[in-house]
Amino acid sequence: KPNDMDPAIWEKIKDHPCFSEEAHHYFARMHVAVAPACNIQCNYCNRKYDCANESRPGVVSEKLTPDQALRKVIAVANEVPQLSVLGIAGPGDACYDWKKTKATFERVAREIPDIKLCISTNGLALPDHVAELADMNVDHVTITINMVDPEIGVRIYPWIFYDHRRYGGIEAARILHERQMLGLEMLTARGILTKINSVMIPGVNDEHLIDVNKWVKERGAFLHNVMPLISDPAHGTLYGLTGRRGPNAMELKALQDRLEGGAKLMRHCRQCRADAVGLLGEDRGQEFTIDQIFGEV
Ligand code: CLF
Ligand code: SF4
Repeated sequence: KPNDMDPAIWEKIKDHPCFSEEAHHYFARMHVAVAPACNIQCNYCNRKYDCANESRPGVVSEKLTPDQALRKVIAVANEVPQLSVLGIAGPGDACYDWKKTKATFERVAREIPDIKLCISTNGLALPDHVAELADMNVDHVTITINMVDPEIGVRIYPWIFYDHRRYGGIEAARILHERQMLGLEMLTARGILTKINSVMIPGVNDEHLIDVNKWVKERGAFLHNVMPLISDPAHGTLYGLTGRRGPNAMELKALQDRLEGGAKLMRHCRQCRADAVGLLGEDRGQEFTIDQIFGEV
């Protein structure tokens, strides 16, 4: 345990491969892709693929019902002794597609009470579900925050769907920003560890992520994970089609180095699929498809 760390926090992160850099050598996570619906549009996303907020664009995960997800988690838990975390990271937004996320967590917690539950969201619907997340003992939440200035937000988000209607322009970016900050503050108030993912989009929010880092640190974020925009014209995203490119490894590292000293950085993210299984970077998802699992029983 690092000397300056609160023992209660260490208890929460010591076997979480994303929240603890040390843990990722020894502990595995799995994702179940139960949440395909999404309530916003990001310019780096094409809905045909997984949510690019916590994922590598251009991959398509196997969508599951909560019951199928439970079967899959049990099958993986029996085969992968390092499994410590079940995450829901799309393929859309886990807080917006809430009924399926909640049903999955409840079923799994009943069968495997010691597994840690983890969720990733764009934050828009998050404040509506913080109380239930706390009730379900979800200790780890990730919010993707790419801006704290709606003027920058309009260049990332063309629209959101909120409170039964669609918003665009600066209004959409302002609402999303306010909901993200509120969600983070609510999680911090309940002692839920929150990681912030930011997609680094050169020429749009790269310099601005220094402000994002300050804002989220002030509101209690535990970690900040800056991920490179992956922009391939073949993925059909707006950025890809308009020729906006992602940062190279040196540009990413230079920004991360400038952020040192602010909110603590995560540097070992592997931009997992929404159905990833295993240690980070060692994706065993293909061994545990529904065909494989139902073929065995
Ligand atoms: Fe999954 Fe995300 Fe939980 Fe980890 S992934 S929901 S916090 S259990 Fe981890 Fe994968 Fe990076 Fe995500 S390496 S994409 S940070
Ligand atoms: Fe795509 Fe995720 Fe953005 Fe929704 S939140 S538009 S699924 S990247």
